[in-house]
Amino acid sequence: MFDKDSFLRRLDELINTQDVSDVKAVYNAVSQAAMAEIYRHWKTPQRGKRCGYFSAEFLIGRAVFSNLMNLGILQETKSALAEKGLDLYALEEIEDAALGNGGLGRLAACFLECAATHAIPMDGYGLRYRYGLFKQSFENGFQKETADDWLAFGDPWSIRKEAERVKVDFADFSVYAVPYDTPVIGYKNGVVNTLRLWQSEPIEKFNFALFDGGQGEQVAKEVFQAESITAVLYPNDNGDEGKTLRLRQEYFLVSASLQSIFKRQKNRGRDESKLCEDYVFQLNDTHPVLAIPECIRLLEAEGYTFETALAICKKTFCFTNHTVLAEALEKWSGTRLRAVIPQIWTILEKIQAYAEKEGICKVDTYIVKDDTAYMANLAVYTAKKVNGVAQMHTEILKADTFRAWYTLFPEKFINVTNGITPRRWFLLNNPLMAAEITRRIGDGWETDLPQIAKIKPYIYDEKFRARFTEIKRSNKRRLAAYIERREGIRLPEHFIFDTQVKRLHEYKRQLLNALSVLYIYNGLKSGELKDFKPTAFLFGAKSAPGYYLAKAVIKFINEIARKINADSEVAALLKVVFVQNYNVSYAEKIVCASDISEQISMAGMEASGTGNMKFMLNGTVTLGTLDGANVEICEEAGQENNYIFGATAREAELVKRAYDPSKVLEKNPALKKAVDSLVDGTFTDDGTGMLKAVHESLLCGAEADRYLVLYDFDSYVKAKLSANREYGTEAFTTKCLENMANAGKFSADRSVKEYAKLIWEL
Ligand code: 26W
Repeated sequence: MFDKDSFLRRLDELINTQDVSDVKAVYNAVSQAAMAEIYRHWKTPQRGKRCGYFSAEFLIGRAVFSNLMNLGILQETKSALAEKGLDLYALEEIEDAALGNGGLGRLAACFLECAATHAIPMDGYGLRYRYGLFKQSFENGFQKETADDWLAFGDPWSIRKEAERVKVDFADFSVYAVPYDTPVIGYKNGVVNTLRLWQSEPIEKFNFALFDGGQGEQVAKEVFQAESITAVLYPNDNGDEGKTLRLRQEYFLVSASLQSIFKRQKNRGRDESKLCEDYVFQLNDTHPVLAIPECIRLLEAEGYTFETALAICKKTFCFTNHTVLAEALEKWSGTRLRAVIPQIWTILEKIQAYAEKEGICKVDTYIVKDDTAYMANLAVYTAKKVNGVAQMHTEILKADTFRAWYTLFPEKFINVTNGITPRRWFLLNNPLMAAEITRRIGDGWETDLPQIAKIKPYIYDEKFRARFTEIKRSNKRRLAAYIERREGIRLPEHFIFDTQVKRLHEYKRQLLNALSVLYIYNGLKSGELKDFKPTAFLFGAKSAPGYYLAKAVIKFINEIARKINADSEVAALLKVVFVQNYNVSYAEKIVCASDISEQISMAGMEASGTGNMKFMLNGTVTLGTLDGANVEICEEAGQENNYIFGATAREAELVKRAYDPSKVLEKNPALKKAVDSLVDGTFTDDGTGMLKAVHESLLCGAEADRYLVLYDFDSYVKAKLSANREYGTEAFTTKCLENMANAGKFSADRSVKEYAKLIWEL
């Protein structure tokens, strides 16, 4: 096990010899001392099957607190630093590692932690982007993006493995892939798995001799070209851009990962036909699906026939789908593939021909058709198992997205409902509540979350309830202080904190929330809305930089916030805050301080959601639609303990067949007033036309109000106001506690174990 004394001795030494007036130096001392100990446990075992989790995104967040907690030295480190007059929490200045966009990337990070915690042999393979997801600020209410220089504080948790670099070939040039290995530390169990992130580098280090030869410009170009591959994370969530650099990233990731795995096999004396006995590769959405033809290419290079190589792949790859949005299902044009990775294009054509020979030739099952490669089809065709991420999502995959495949291969399809790690999302972010629970039911629940149900007998215990309310209050105080510092807005702690934090997307319907806030504001002004309890509406969301309507919604909400926060008439009742640069670390503060969790996507659109689970576990009620994992949250905690509204997925589909959103406005003047404010001069968008574009998206054209914002408005407001009415009552507190006590299913410990058993067969 971890040698605490040795760690503390080394920490002491480092602190005494460094200039610790600088946070970075403290950070280095803590992480170096920890890494020295981690090293002892960190060896890749030579035996047994492992899962390689291939993902273009790992949204790790801040590693230091979570690592110290999992090593069991969080308190000791805090005290050791305090003795030197240093504050461990000064390390909150350290940037998140935001090597992911949202749900999919954060899920990958949670899975790594959970696998290590349960000694499941799973390693992550990803990309070491020089710049992660952009930093967001608001200028006059508009989103502004700046580079996320996450390495400014160094990367003390990773180790560069120079000797294990591999070469990746493109048609026009080659690059080195250099691995950086980061330890993934299990919770107090001594297990260390590996997250291997690849960095692209030029083959020819800057060669000054070439300058003399007049080739300086060419060399500079090549260095730039090589380094550009892992320069930046694509900031799109649920939207495919189909760009060459992105294609290079995807191929770079899988080629480097597979080459290093093949080398390891050779070193162990295992031949490649044993691949499926030693490995299973989980493809996290379509982004790493080029691993399939790349694996075939590498096997062919070892002398296997195409047919044998494909057969090996069919036993080794599994695929997770994370979205049903058509625009997110990746495809690549043959022209682009031939220009960048012609070897792979040839193999894709061979796979298509082979599938046709097997009789797979329905319209919706083409892997290559009309000079286009369909990555999801390739994945489903090859994968041993295909899984959705919540029950409802998997049903939609079978009935709709992959319908044709499901008739061909029903046995491939399986559901694994997502989860979250309760260590980061409860123990770490809500330590007071975690301590209170341990005081009542003992420990063990931290790694076996269903045990949290043992708290049920205390739900009606007055002291326990009082403690819950008190802790929530103190979490609110902490968040309010942070928001005041960062956003300059003061939130009174007796307000209801009603929160919607997630990526900005039309289907997630932040616009619906915004319109309801306006509706409430208008109601308070006119006096028609009575007995409204003071509420702070919190928003946090990044928009993809090129997603015009999403950016317009950010501007709209910021305009609403400005107006409401400046109106002294409603100051005692209403506040609106759109926090800047919402990220993992911000989420840790927000989730445990919220009373109401807004999960309001149009039913049938959100594959699962995982934010919903984080709020639930922290004792928050869901105001939501029957979408994604919300359905299972209601199954577990009781629909009567949440505020559910809106069209179901089935209804939504029916409604959309003959839907006229303007009819909804005719019948609802108060909603019309809120919608009109987009264009009647109530707000300005500085002449950009953005607000008008939002208005048009609701009312104009064949696709008007695609996501049924107006259709669901009425039932949404009713649910929202009933939550507001009940807040502060005993009934409301009971609902919060029922959610917390029934969150057991949503631990990613359960998810990862299901993968290990049903999919990976470890
Ligand atoms: C090619 C561009 C692109 C980038 C990211 C397409 C698609 C994505 C992801 C699939 C988007 C994503 O993060 N999906 C989310 O995955 C979560 C984890 O399973 C789910 O909880 C969310 O519902 C889903 O939107």
